[in-house]
Parts: sequence; structure tokens; C-alpha cells
Amino acid sequence: MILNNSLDLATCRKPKLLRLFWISFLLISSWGCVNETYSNGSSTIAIIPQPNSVKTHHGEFRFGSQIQILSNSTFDTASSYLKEYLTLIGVTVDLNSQAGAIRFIEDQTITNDEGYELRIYPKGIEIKAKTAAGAFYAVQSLCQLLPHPKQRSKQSKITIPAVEVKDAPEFGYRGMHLDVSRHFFPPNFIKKYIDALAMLKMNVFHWHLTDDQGWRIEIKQFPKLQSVAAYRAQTLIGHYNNQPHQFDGQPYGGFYSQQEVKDIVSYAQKKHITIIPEIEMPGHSQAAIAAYPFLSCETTPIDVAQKWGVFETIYCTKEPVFEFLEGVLSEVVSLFPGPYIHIGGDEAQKIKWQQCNECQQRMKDENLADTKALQSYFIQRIERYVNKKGKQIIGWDEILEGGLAENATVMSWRGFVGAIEAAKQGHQVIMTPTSHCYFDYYQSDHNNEPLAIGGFLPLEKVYSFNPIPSELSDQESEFILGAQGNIWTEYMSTSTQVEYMMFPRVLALSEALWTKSELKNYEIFSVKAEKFHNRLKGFEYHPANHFYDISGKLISTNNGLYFNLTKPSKNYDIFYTTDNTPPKFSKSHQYKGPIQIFESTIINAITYNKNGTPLGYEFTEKIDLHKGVGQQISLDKLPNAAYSGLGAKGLINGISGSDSRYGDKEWLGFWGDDVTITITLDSPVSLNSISTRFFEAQGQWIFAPKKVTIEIMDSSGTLVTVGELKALLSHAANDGLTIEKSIDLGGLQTEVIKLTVENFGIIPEGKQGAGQRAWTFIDEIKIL
Ligand code: TNX
Repeated sequence: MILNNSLDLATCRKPKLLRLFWISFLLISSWGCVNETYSNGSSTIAIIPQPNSVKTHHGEFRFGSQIQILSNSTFDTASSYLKEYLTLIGVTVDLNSQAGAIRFIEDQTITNDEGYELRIYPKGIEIKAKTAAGAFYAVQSLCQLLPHPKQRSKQSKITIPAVEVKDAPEFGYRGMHLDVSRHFFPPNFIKKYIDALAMLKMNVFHWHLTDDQGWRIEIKQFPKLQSVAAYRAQTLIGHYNNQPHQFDGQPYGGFYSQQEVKDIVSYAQKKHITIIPEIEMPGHSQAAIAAYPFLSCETTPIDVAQKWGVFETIYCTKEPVFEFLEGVLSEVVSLFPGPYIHIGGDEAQKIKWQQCNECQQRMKDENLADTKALQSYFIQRIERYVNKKGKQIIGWDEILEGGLAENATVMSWRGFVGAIEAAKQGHQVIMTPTSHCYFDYYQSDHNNEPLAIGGFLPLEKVYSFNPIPSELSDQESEFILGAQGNIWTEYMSTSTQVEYMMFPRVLALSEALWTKSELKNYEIFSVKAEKFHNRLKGFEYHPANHFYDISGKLISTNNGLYFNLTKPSKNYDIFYTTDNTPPKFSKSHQYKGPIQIFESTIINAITYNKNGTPLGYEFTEKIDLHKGVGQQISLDKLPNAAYSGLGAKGLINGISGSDSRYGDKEWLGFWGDDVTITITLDSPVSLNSISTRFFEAQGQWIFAPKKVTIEIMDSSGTLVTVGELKALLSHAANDGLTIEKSIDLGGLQTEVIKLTVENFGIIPEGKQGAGQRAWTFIDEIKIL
């Protein structure tokens, strides 16, 4: 066997000692050192996530109808994956022979355990890695250079260009989560999901197995978790915000048997994916309580939840609950060989604990100041048990409240704050902020998008994600293990919909986690992603395609206002009109550059392919040229990162956001904060009126502000109050709605306008999110 005998291509020096195999290999090859650094996504070397170094060379490797692969048992997962792939595309493989055109080589000098080197010569392919995982990732890169099964036509020869790839990941934790409680997905789909992660060199699958709406893992000691907790009587129809709530009347449910779990775990192991099971506690536990009412404080029977949200009934802190959970965890621990068990910890309402004698007694006995400390006691007890079983716990960032369990890893979802706090305390952190990682949010703000929970997370924003919070020192950053994307499935009842929400955003996440930030480039990525889209379809996935959707942006320059149209794909042209007619596939309607805006205008635009067939959504934007458009604006607080839209400028860009969705790029969201907005005009103007837009969706914790005060600067430079907007709250606003209010100013002159927007405050009892701070959502401020 020829194992440690390869070429140092980095320097293009020819080694002195070559075994016979390699001499003949080289003599006939036309390999030349081109050193062309990868720079263009449309090149044939389009790999996602982008590798550290790609150098193309002259020549290509040509596959025949048969090939030999030389490997050893260390690389079984990689070589058998490759064999399967090649077989799919019509190449017969002879594995473990004494020689091979494809050779796996163990190389202990590769520093990163998941790193690899892949060299494609005209006469053969060489894969070097230190570990099985590294070799597996080399194979993933190689497969992306090969056709996908549907692409392969029987006649054509398969060739791949000569290239040298040297690669290793930036982050060790590269994950995706899937909620199988709100909707259940069969074992075969879980495997298909794992397949997709493997293709993208992701290495963790976070399996959210229990929640209020269904318990999905067989626990042999507690059979009612299967017979009762795994099923709900019916499911909410439409969005939670639509009132009154309606239900489909259809029983729904399912669970994974322990045999199925074992099978999935071993399937994932072969793809170098660790599964982290999540058993939620103390909140999001209504399904288990429906099966065993003694688990709650009140012990009164309840149903498995039929709608979404946060529920007050949670596990009690009495002794039998811990016995139950330890019983559950003992079985879970034995099913999952990975190092972590996720114990939830999020969104636990404490009201029942406040009213429960046993919980109050527990607080006295344990000397706990409040119910946050009681939650901390709960998690710490569970942690001790899990640690005793040889595993570590992970919890959502609420586990920081009331004191963090000793060895816990924090999953930071409510932004970056939890991550910063945990890392500063020396705890490991997994990033999954809603702002960049919630793939249940809309990916396009077009009205035709399938119903989603809300929010707005387009591909480019995922791509821009940097898992390291800027507030951390280099040393503290070491605690950031990586990140994951979350797929909560309240609004995804089919696996097709899960795929639609997952792709292409998971491609962007994979690159944000694997690739060095200096090598990231969105333009190149989007070209590669468009190509990858066909590959996904070849594997029967159902990815979303927004590559031809147009987005527009108003730009204010010294020469006036312009409107810029862009789309992710570089293929095909945009056609547009400004007279509110549909754009034609004609030279006169072709977009060549930013459109100058002189008056209020409606822009219609669409992408046509070469034959004049429209692609993607039609784009329409109404620009309302009021006196504030393109002027100076500042805020005393940044909007929440998940709802930062176009930033302050978006409040005076002449464009109003959606009336029914607060997540688009026009709306700004502030969580619990008052905010002051200052608009400075180029020169004094006479003000007839000012109008503001707010969003209200009480079911999602969004309330109109308590009050808005409007001040203007008078000629002496003093700010004077000229109006107040009050009683903005709509009492019927469980439905999402926009509140637009205007104030008459009768021609007052000013250059500076200041709006102070006072947050609603704490959400009252009886409403979703009771006790939490309300959100304020603000859109266009029209100055007339
Ligand atoms: C918050 S993220 C939740 C989930 C919901 C999700 C919807 C987290 C720890 N809890 O229960 O499904 O929002 O986006």
C-alpha cells in the first residue's frame, strides 16, 4: 500500500523519492502549477462552504465507467460514501483494492482534526486527512465537483478539473436544529435532513424532541408519553395572530421508537454528525403533563397543547418530578452516544410556582430568593444527574437567570447578550440568535411567501453572520464553540416546507461557520448557491428560490435621490417601469443602473430569462416623496438586531412597510426600550403634518407605544413640544395590524424634529408574554 507518499503541491516542488506508481503517474500527466487562486463562483470549482485554499491546475481527471479506490479502515465512512455517490452517477467502484486512482492517505501532520487536503491530478485523486471526519469532508468537496445523479447523462464522460484544495473549519460546532414536536417528521425525513447537513460539512443535529404540542421519543418506563403525550386532539389553523382561533379537528401526532432513534443515531454517526437530543424542562412541558398530571403544581388534567405559544402549566419542583425526569434522562442518555444532552430551560412562566405550596416550601428549604433562583436550582439538580451519567448539559440562555449551572453550555438565542455573559463567566456557548439563525422567519418580504411565524431573515443576512460577539476579547471568544440554525415548525406541517425554509439559508450558515471571514464573499457565494440549488433538486430537496427576486433601495446622493435595484443572481436582466405599467421584455425597459427619483413614483420590476419568461417575484415599490425623504436621521438606541431593517434611514425613505408583517426591512423593532428619533432637514420647512406608523400584534408581544411626543426646534434653537399621540393601543389587536396616526402642525417652520416614542411597558397578566417587556415596531415617519 502506498500511504504516506504524496506530492507537495503547495510549492510545486517534485519530491526526490517517488515510488514506481507515482513516477508513471506523473510521467503521463500534464499537471502544471498554475496557482490560480479561486476567485469566481462561476468557475467549475464551486464548493460550499468555501474552502481555505483552492488552486486550479492544468488538465483534468476523467472518470471511466469503473474506478478503484484505495483506502483503509480508518476512512470507511468517507470511502463508502464516495462509493455510493459514484455508483449513483453511474461509475462502478472497486473498494479496498491494492491500488487505486482514488487514494485515501492518513496524514498526522494535518493540524485540524476535521481538516483535509484534496488533490485532483489528471491521473488520479488523492485525499489526505488525519481523521475519518477530515476524509469525509474531503469527499464532500469532491462530490460537489461531480455531477449530481439527475445531471448525469449516460453518454457523457465525467471529468473534473485538476485542483488542489486545503481546508479546515473555523468553528468546531456547526449545527442545525429541528423541532419535531410542533410537527412530526418521519425517520426517513430525519435521515434526509442529516444527509443535507453532511453535504455542507455540518456536524451537529439538535433534535428538539419534546414540547407542549407533543412528546416524540419513546420512554419505556413511562408508556403514557407514547399513548397520550405524543398526540394532540387537533391543531390551530392559520396564524396565531388570526382571531378567533380556529382548529382543524384532526388528531395529530407520532413518536420515534427507541429502535428508530438508535437507527438514526448510527446513520448520523456514519456522516460524522453528533445528535443532541433535547428534553425540555421546566417549561414547554404541557404534553408530558397531559400524560402524567402529577408532574404539574396543580395536578389537574390538561390537554396536549393544540396551539402555539408559551403556556403557564410547567413542571412542578416537587420530588416526584425529579424522579420522573431522571427516569426519562436515564433512557435518553443511553440512546445518544454524544457528549451533550439539551435540557431546554427557555420561556418557563413562573406563575404556577408562585402559587404552589410545594414550590414555596422548596424555596424556603433551599434558601432561594425568588422563582428565578428556583429555576436555577431545578437546572442545577438536573445537571448533577446528567453529569453523573457522564454527559454535559446545554440549555437555552434563560438558564443564566438565577445563576448558571456549573458545567452548562449556553445556547444563546435571544440575541448576543446571553452569549457575552456566559463567555465572560467562562462557560461554553453555542450561538443561535434570532437575528441570524431563525430559519422559521420569512426569507422574502413578498406577500406570496407561505405562512411563517413572522420576522425577516433573508439569505444575505444569514451570510453576514459572525458568531463571535464583538464585545468579547480573544480569550473570551474561545468559549464560542460555533453556531446553529433553528427550524421551529409551528408553521411547517410538511417536510417540503421544512426544506423550503432551510434552503438556501443553511448554505449561507455553513459558510459562516466553516469559512474564514476574510474568504467570505456574498457575490461569489450567491453564484455558487444558485448552482447548488440544482444539485439540491437533483437530490429531491425542495429549496426556496429567491435568486431572481428583486430588492430595491433608495439612495440619497449630492446629485439627488436614486433607486437601486438588485437581485442575488448575476444571471439574466431586470426590466422595470416608473409609470405603474408592467415591465416588458424590451430594451427600453431594461435596468442599466440606479433610477433617479424626482417625484412620488411607483416602480415595477421583474427578472426575465433570455427567452422573455419572467423569473422570481414581481417587484413593486411605491416611493412617497415627502419632506423627510433622504434627510438626516438619528436614533438614541439601535433597534434589536433581529428587526433592524434598513436602520434609521428606512424610517424616512418614502417607503412604507407591509401592513400585515412587521418583519420586513422597513420596520424597526425595539424590545422594551423607549426610543428618541431626531430628523434634521437640509433647510427650514413649513410643516403641515407628521404621521407615524406602528405595528400591533399582542399575541406576539408587540404593542403600540404608550405615547409619542413630537418636538420641533424653534428659531432660537429651543425644542418645543408641538404634539402628543396617546391611546394608540387597539384593543382588538391580537391580529397583526398597522396603526397610522397623524398630527396637524398648521405650517410651523423648523429644521429639526424630535420624536420620543415611549414603550408600552410590561405585558399585563392574561396576555401572551405576561410579565415580559413589550416590543415597539416603528415604520415610515411622513413629513408633509
Ligand atoms: C421561541 S427559541 C422558542 C420556541 C419557538 C420559537 C419560534 C426558544 C428557545 N423558544 O419555543 O418555537 O421561539 O420562533
